[in-house]
Amino acid sequence: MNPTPDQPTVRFPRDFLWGAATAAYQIEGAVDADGRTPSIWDTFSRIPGAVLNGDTGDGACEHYLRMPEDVALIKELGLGSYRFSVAWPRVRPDGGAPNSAGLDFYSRLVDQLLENGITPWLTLYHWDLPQALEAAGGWLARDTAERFHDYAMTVYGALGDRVRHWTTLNEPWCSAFLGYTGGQHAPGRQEGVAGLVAAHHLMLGHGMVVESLRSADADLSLGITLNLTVAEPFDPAEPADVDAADRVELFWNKVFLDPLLTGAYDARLAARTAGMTWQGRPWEDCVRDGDLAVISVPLDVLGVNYYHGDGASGRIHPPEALLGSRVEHPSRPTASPFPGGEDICFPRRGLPVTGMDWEVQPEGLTRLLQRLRDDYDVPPIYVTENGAAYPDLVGPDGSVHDPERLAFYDQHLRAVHDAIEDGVDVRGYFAWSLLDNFEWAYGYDQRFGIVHVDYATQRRTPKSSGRWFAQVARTGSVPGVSDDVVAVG
Ligand code: PNW
Repeated sequence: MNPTPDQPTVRFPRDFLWGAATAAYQIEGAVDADGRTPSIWDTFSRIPGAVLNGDTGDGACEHYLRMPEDVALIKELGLGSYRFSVAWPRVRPDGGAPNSAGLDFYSRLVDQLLENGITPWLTLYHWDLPQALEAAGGWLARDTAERFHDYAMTVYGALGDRVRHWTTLNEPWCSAFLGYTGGQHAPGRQEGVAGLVAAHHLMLGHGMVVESLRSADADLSLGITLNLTVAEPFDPAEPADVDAADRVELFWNKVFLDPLLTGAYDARLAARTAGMTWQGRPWEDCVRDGDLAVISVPLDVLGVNYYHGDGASGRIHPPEALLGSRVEHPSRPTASPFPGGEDICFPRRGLPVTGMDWEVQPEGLTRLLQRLRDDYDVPPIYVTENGAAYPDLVGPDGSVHDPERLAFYDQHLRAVHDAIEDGVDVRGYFAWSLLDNFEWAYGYDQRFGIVHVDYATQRRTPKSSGRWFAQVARTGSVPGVSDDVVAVG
């Protein structure tokens, strides 16, 4: 894939925020350091077949040890902001008492960022629930929302004087539905409609944290990051495909957007899950009076993560016609992440795919941003993740070339620009990811970084996409193709 020919240079608004993102378990390593206890990902990654090649986050990018070097890298790339997550099991090991040694790491990180003129963009939960809390029921237990609130306030107590941008949850869809319905992610449970119970408790925790942070400091910028999709029927003339796309939209987007931005669940959610139970009861039994008022507390930011298009079908297709790995697990039996959705599949539509077998559909991002504006009263949007896994070409001189990733960024940034031109209030963009890292169920097999990591030596090398992205961040514009050659060459 080459950058689309004959594209003009496009300029972003002057105060547009440019950054790169990571997550604690994916980069930190040092899983036993300074009092950290296991998270559900430490446990899950040890289940045979759960993670490709048996990889774990034990070493990862050794960011816990190399943090100053990594901040220097962000500075060298000229990025205005760095989106990272705090590890709950470092800060409150086993979900118990606060641990100052764990908090110190993030305090030093924040200081280092600020000293280098980089705005910290902090995520409280990027999937690393303390294992002890999973043993007590995990996100299926309402109490976990309370524990999350207490943990969040501990982090606020240590960093609230210096961090302005707070994100409660990263992609609760993955935590809830890959974690408790499909089993592709930790804790690996496959309990049908339980995913909706987990989703509700995650969102309850989100709302509780927003309420408390808001009353602690009215000037904070508070948000949540969702991974949203633009599901289309694979064949719009096939009723089964139209129905599958409708369920994907419902169980992926609306299940979070509606309670968050309208204060109510779509009644179709209960209708679509009629007769399904978890522990003998319908999932809606977990919703108590007042919960939706908490969940829909006003936000300053909606974070949107976008990776791929989705053409859904509800019909049988030969396995080779299906996209391999979008929500499939590489090597362990798993279930559909959509409650009752065992018939939902994603056939190939002839679009290019990345190393994850995810369809490249940049205009889907434009449409998604437009739909958020049209369908909801949305706060300002930041694209908090976008990026792609492709193999890197390492040259004899050690330089790393990734023309496909560069083209992916070029196309998706143009798609964001189209949405802004159309009047959507998008204020920033974070590349996923700063570094190659532990890609969850795919271990170290898939590389998403704009900076290459040689795991044998931990050497970091900015890729050609990283150098290109740095130029975009510095100039606030995506260069026309002829300029690209000059900038990257
Ligand atoms: C997101 N799916 O994860 C996460 O926020 C990142 O931590 C991750 O590295 C990145 O996207 C790339 O995968 C997802 O199966 C993982 O649909 C899996 C899915 C979606 C998002």
